[in-house]
Amino acid sequence: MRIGITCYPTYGGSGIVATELGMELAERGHEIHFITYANPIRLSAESPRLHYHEVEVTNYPLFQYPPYALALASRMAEVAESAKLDLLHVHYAIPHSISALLASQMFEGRLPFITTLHGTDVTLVGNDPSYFPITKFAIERSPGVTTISEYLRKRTIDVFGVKNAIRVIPNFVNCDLYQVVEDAALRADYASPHEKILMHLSNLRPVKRPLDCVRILARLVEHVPARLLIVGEGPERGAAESLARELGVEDRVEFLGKQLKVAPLLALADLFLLPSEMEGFGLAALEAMACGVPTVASNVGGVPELITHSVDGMLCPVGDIDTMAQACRDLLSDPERYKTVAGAARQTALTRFCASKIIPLYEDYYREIRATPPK
Ligand code: GMT
Repeated sequence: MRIGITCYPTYGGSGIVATELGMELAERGHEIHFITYANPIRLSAESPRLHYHEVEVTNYPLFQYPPYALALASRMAEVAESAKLDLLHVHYAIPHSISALLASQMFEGRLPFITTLHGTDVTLVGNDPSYFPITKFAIERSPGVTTISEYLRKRTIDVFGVKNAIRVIPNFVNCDLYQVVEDAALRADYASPHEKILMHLSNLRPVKRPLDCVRILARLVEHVPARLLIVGEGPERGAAESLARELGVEDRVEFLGKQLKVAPLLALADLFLLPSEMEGFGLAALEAMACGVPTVASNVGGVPELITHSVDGMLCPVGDIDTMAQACRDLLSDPERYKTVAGAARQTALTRFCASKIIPLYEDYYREIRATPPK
């Protein structure tokens, strides 16, 4: 198939899923056309079947706000025509779905599109009164809609009252790339052999509660020598740095900033922390699990569809630092139990969420949507 993919190309789970999906589909013989405002960060264009079309937003003195959604719709239509696209697959509802709807209408509906909802496009942005009506409209008019968890499917129906048949296709991970690896030399760059490594990876937005990671570390180090590595950039970084100083753990917290290759870093960790307020799924936790790293997470959103408490990770109430720190301590001070949970984490990734299992679900859905006549 010839598929156009649109996503936010910068740091963020939805863009990562879209990019990895495009690369996996290209591996399987599909022609993939990314239509985005910048090159997706994880895109390694090694396949001749991967193409990138930049969306340029022309500015004009009249425009106080350059009309990105229109430029995107126009570029989608152009690429659909020149590359003979079979369908568009957009990730994150606002504004991608609306642009795809416009592009599709330029072909009188003969260019179907699928919207994948990832989380905050439903729980935060879509819920905001200024975007609610247009998000609802976009979902209702999408020929195909997927969510990344059953939780998000139900939440979408509850929030928007839509009647669409929504397909759940969970996040996935490349289990060959995300592996259990012991790299003592790389580990030595970050911690002494007797210290445990806690890791957090996100775009450090408030919804991720990265400050809780610092608080958990501060509690844990009263009992277990440990360090916290924070990967990613975002608005909460400054506050997390201040908090580390306030709690006297600044020497034990390291901010690594944006990193292109996260698999080798994740594999260094003893535990991954995901104390989020909300998660559509929790992709970063899945990536850690594939590396054999158990996650201590908030019991929210789609996370319980990934982590089974006390089996392949730990689920705790949001903001309950004591319980989270205790969960870390329990796992780290019992090597036998740690080994069992870490092994189960890798098994969960392998048996339920490997790209080889999930990508065919998208391919089947593409075929179904292509075979459905336009309304
Ligand atoms: O939260 C992020 O880091 C970014 C956000 C996005 O929309 O880009 O991620 C969402 O999509 C990921 C991939 O599908 C999910 O695994 C995350 O759970 C989800 N984040 C939230 O719902 C907060």
